[in-house]
Amino acid sequence: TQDNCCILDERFGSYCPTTCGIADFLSDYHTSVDRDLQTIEKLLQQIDNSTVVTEQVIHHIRNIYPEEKQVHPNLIDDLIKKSRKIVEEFIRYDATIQMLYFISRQLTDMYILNNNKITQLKEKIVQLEVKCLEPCKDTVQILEATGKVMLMGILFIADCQDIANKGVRKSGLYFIKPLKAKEQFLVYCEIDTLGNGWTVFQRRLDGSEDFNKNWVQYKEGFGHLSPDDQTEFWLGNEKINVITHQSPIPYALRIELEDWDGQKRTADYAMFKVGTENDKFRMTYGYYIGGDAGDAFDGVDFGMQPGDKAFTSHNAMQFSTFDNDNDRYEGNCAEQDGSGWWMNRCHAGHLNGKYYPGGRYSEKDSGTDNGIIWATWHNKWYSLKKTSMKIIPFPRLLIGEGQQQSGSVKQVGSDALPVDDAQ
Ligand SMILES: [Ca+2]
Repeated sequence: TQDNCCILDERFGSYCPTTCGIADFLSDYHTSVDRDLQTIEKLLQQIDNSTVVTEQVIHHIRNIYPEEKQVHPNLIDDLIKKSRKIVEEFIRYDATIQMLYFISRQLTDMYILNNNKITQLKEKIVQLEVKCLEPCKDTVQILEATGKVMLMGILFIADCQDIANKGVRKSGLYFIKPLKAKEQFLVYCEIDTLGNGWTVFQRRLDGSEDFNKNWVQYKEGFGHLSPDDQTEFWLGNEKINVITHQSPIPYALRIELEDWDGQKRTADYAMFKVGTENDKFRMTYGYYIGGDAGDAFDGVDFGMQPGDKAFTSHNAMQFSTFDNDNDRYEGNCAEQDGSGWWMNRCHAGHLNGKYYPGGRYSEKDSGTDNGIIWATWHNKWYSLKKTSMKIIPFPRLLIGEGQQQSGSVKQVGSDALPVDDAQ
């Protein structure tokens, strides 16, 4: 019965399938299935053809667009990061632009200011050009000594004493023409009412002139001469040489010193001479006449080493500058102490030294005793405020002092005088 039979498919018949039934079914089925299969095979063939074409197209597309150009899955994240960066950059640029704007405004202001200044300077230039067209006038008064001496047809004025001897009683700038001088030159003459005419060759008073100069500068002289003697200068070794070497008349040197408390002291030397350049402007003197500043040129025993005094004496020393070392030291005193001077090894008197306002200085600050020193008065760590070095014919000094009756310094024994050389 139908209930006891498993009818798998209606097409097997309404009864339990027999072998014949199944064979019939398969025979019917086979025909239609074959047709279907053929149809399917055709379709598959078509699909296969299409697949080849498609693969070729894909291959072609892949060639055109290599894989790295393909979209990454995390591309969006990257883009977000990038856009954030761009925004940050933008903010930064904005700030920079604002800053640049601020700077440009400042520069504009400056430009306007400078433009005004340039306009003012141009006006000044026009004024100065007008002034320059005016003929030049000497504002410094150079005094004339009357009654010039002619020696064998040549103008001859030995020194400031020569000028004073002509009756001049006014200090100031004068031309002199010592015998061996190639041409006349200007000097500051300090002339007192008694007719003493000092020729000043060194002046320190405010540190306005740098005395750390080379050989040629010390030879030619440097600094400025002024009618009221209110400027610092070194007259020049060559000029000091021709003044002190022109006649058998010896000169006296007076050193005048002032400290930072306003105290003044002097030291005088007899028969002062400065040699020629061939002898490196050697300084010699006969003897120390006297003075309340003491004889620093004779050297000072500093207690540093035996022979201090001899090593720091100055008589008969040649002149040294940083570029022309003629001292008696294995080093270079002039270079070490920043001056030109008659260095030994090195000094006890050092009036061309470095200017120290206030006077006090130390080895720690300077490294060396390079101040303006006169060690028989203040010690070598005290730099003097004012100095001057001036010369006068020695016999005149005696006359002058005698007339002044000044007991301030000199105590010259009459037996010490070189009377044979007197005028
Ligand atoms: Ca040396």
